[in-house]
Amino acid sequence: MGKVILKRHHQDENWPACSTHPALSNMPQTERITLYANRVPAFSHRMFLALEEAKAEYTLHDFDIWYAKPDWFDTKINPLGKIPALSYGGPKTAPDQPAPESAKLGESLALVEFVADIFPESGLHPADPVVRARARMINNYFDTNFFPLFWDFFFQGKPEARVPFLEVVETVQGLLPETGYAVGDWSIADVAIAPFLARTPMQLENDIGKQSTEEGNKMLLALREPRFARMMKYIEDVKQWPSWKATYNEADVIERNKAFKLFN
Ligand SMILES: N[C@@H](CCC(=O)N[C@@H](CS)C(=O)NCC(=O)O)C(=O)O
Repeated sequence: MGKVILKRHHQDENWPACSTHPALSNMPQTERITLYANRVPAFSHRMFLALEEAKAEYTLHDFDIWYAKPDWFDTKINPLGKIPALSYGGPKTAPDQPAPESAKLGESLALVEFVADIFPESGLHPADPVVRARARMINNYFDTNFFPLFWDFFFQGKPEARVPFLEVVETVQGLLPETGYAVGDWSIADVAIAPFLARTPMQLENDIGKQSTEEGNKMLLALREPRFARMMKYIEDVKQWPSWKATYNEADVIERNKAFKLFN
């Protein structure tokens, strides 16, 4: 991460070919989509997954929000100052000169729902309202409870976060069905939670984050206990899902995370 790069998302040779394949898809492309995101963090990964699942055509503006945030980003794209963000509609422009008439949207859970809404054929929204509500319940719980502990443990290196972090992983595990994805079939819930859950053992195995090696090892050993067998199986299953394979290059994420200043 470091410099601002502007490219079509499928032109990144470090990553599996993503699907900008309207010709291969029956799904209509709606308005022009520009995604502001980065390949490494989990919040951005939600958008790569959702757009891949929708077989959407989009332009990616990939940059490091912490150390190379363009000065126009907050004013022109996302007043909340965070990625992922998305502009939708309007004529074709360079990503740093978004059309005034395009909608500017942020907050990954809202964006995932937006993609599910504009690409209903993606199947990201469960058809059954009860299942859909359950997916949203999982997502709300996850961002409110899981993410703060993920942050405290990996980004703040707080040793006292380990036990509550494990407890929240266990609670999320308890929300999963016995087999399959978060609500059975792949949905907005997997798009939201899998990027964080899969990064958890990956970061521990590779000593990525501000946690001490000792705390990291304790956390990893705990996750390998039978208590977390269902969660680990979920993560294994996620890695087999096509849109995951198309949007995640673990070797590259490890390498870029190791160089990531926030973790060093
Ligand atoms: N709640 C936001 C969180 C997004 C977020 O924290 N993004 C990080 C990158 S992973 C960011 O932009 N951080 C920059 C900052 O906080 O200044 C979402 O769901 O989109």
